[in-house]
Amino acid sequence: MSIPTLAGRLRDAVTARTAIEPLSATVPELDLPTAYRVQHVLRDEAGPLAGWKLGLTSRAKQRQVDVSEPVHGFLPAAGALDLGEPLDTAALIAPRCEPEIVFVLGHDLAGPHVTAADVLAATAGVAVGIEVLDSRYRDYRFTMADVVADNTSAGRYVVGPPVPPAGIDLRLAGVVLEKNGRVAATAAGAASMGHPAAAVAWLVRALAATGEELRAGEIVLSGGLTAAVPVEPGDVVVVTVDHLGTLELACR
Ligand code: 0L1
Ligand code: MG
Repeated sequence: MSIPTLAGRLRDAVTARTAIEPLSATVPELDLPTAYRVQHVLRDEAGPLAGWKLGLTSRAKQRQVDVSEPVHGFLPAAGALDLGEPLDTAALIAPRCEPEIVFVLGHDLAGPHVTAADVLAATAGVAVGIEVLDSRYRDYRFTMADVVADNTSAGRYVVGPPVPPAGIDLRLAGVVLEKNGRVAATAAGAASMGHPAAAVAWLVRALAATGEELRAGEIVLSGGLTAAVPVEPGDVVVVTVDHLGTLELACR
């Protein structure tokens, strides 16, 4: 099956707001390079990009979907929710929310040897974020290649006001995810590959393999820090990250 055909299946699922079987169910030989090419087709159609996202950088996330390696995707500008803007769950298939530490790049960053220290030096600000995942696959059942092709389940995202990273130890930043007034999960920044900046460095090195890079002004979601919680109309999700602040997302 051709790459545009595989991308078309995922695009149709978004349009119809209907989950599909994993691509690997009909294409068992689907491998990672092919999956990233499918994702690239979707990226070319997505309009202006706001930046990038990492997925499956924490054990909690890896356990939730039974995939044990990090992956990366893109963030269409159209996927951004404004502060205070409610999430329209009817526009999505099966939304789940997770806490993120978000990087705002102050400088371009590229190359196969980039480190977490390089990332911090290139970062203009860090912010609390909520990512709204929306797998196009039924019940979030997929292989690593499937989830890569599906742009790592990217749906919507909201980002708080950035603060300068100097003086904040992001490893130790406490993270609290609340749903409807109850604590659903807790973590620290170190949950994402030991340091959220290390996760972003992994992304830069991965992009270098295909000659791509991060650009000043882009944002990066550095990976869900806890398992994601399903949401439906009426739910309110609150994410707090120590030093970065609190974000609230109401679902309708
Ligand atoms: O939960 C999932 O759908 C796996 C892919 C994305 C995970 C993430 O953004 O951390
Ligand atoms: Mg995420």
